[in-house]
Amino acid sequence: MTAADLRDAILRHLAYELGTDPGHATLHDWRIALSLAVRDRLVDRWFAANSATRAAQPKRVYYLSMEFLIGRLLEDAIVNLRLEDQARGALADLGLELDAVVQNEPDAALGNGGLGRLAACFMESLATIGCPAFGYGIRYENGLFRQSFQDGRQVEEPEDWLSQFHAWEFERRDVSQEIRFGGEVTEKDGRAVWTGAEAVIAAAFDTPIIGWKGRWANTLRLWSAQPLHGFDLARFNRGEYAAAAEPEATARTISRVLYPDDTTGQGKELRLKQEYFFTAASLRDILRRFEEEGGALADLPKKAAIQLNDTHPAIAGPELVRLLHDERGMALDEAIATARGCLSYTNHTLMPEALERWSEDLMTRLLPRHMQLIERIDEVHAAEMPGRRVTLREHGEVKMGEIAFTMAHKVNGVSALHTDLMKETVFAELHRLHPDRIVNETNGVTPRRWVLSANPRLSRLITDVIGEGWVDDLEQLHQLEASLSDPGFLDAYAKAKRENKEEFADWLAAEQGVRVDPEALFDVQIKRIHEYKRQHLNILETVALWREIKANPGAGWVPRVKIFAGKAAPGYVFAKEIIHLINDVASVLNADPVTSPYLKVLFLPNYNVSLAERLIPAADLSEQISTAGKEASGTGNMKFALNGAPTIGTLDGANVEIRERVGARNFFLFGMTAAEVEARRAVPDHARLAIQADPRLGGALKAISQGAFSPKDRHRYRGVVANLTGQDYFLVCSDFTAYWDAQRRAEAAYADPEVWHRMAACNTARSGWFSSDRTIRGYMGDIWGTVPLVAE
Ligand code: F55
Repeated sequence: MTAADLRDAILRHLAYELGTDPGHATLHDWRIALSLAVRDRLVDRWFAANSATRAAQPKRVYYLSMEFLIGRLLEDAIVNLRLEDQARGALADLGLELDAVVQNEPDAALGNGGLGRLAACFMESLATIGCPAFGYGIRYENGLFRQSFQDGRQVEEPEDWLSQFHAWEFERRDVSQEIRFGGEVTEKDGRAVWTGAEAVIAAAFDTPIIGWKGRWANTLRLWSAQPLHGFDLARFNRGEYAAAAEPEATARTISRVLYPDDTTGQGKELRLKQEYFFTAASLRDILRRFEEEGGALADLPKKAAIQLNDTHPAIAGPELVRLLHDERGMALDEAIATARGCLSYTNHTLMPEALERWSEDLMTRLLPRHMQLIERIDEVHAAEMPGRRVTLREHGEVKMGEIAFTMAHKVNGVSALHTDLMKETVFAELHRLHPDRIVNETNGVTPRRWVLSANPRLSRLITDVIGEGWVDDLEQLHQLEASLSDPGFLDAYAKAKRENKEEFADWLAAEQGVRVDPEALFDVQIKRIHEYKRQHLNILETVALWREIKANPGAGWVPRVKIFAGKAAPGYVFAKEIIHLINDVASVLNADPVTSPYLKVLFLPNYNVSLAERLIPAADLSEQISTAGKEASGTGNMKFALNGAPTIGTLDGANVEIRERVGARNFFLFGMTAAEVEARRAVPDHARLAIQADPRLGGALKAISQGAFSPKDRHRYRGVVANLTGQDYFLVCSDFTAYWDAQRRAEAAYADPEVWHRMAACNTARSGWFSSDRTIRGYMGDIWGTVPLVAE
């Protein structure tokens, strides 16, 4: 396809789909026309992959996830179909700029954070590798809320990504499932029969996901909840207008909105309904496909690998048993074994409050047959495992982690450290009973989005030096190693980073009206706001540094811009106070004429995938400072390392593996290890001791508590300070001094450009292992037993 072909296709779509002409088209119209033109190419590749799959009838992967944080899709499609030059050319002919058109697309924020973004990277890698797969999830009408600040406080507004025409999905009116809730269980001919009282329709919407070079494409199938019987005309005719629309509204509620909580959605009936809704619809779809291909039911595990992304779809265990046993008459033991042969489960957190539990009462009310089956599964498992102490229920609650573990043939953690801790803590007893079940699959990120599209300058340089094979074989970045001592290469590397920083600074000036100096060290912490991630450790160090600079402004400080971004769960009061504090500190520091040339603080609103794509290539230093043992893996850490931002971080999650690969000299390590964290918590008054030992920390806390950043409301941060000087569960105070020292080491390295750029380039050259292609190959070999197919 030439640029002229693409231009003609764009004009055709503009006329015949959008009904407008170039003289009247808005940027939105052009974006849709370009998307449709690109989509035509994509659909051809999608059909080819689908017909290859139909012919080969291979084992397929089914990735069940409550969240797919896919972000924008147009650029992904253009890059993977290698249409970038044509698109630029075609748009230039039409007087438009590709970047502007691409950025007109709303960000599909159907996820909270790492877990949802991982699912999106996995979908792209599955397509790149050519592994036949479906993603299954929910088509939320409203994704994660839009964040803004009012007087420094987080304000949430609904995000409506679907308010504009969405070019990437196809509604499948022929594919839908009826999903029931409640009702009762009766018996007929010795079989349990569940008649749910309330029914909704799960309607399928398919989005093609294209891999690198368009070699393969898979489907992301998202379910939308629709009423079984739409509008109640009889009621309407009686004048009951609101009541007439009610069944419709109730049904649609299920897929209305993503729960904005990234640790726990516990206890909410609607959330349990969402979980069952999409899981049940997906399993029926999987069984329908299997039965159409005509296999014997016992062979289901040879044809379907069903991956549960955390426990959110864990009801898949009991539901699959129900479909096989109740509805198809398979013996219970066999149904359990067959379901287990298909299912596997990924754990993403060890934090007790994040492990899902549902009250037995709620379960019994909504899913009475599943509650019975959970009891039966528990009995069968107990019989298999004499001496077993674990149960699936406790204190009137159902434990979804235990159900997922029991019903899975493999359970995986997401980094080496996390997997080890899983074996020692949450699943210690189950691991003893099933020592081969837990495996590790360290997370990864897709290099197509996170390097090739997000960082074109770096990508061009890499390709100039080693060719373009790295894009789908990221370990080839090791070939850069030979250039690390070549001053010419390091200059070019430094130039790419510098230009990225300038571009970011220009964007910031235009969008936020803030000027930053691209010379300064860009120190970036972007992720959900959570106590364990310790944004407050970062801001405490910022306050301490500000006080030092103020006391001695002529000491040759390295100019630094601290950049924060991230959303707090709307109900997480402490996290919202941290946001408020950072914004308050930013106001005072940025207005300080003495210190602001050296230290600025920015909190960018509404962090999302697109903002990450802009920020990461411009970052110098990557903040990965969680309390050791708390961050299961992290994936932002990998994106920064690949894009040449060394980490300042703890030995937590995948940081450990990043440091092993990039080398200890190229990583600013600080803080306690997971084992030391446990020991430190046992020290009485650990926070107070740490404060006494470091006057910088004491001074910073004092400034905050005396209202230095909230002069009109001096006690605003009383709660935050009390937490830090009191229990300090996440050991902010105890790690402060080590963090301070690591920051000074980072500064000293940054002050020597030769040292710094070599360090940054080392991070790029040695991070190729963190491709999600490698992760997916791990799942294929260790868990799914699937192999790639090739399309015509
Ligand atoms: C969302 C909803 C609920 Cl109810 C619970 C958790 C979440 C969620 O978003 N979790 C999440 O993002 N976990 C993260 O998963 C990443 C991918 O494995 C890890 O890298 C990260 O460490 C972990 O916190």
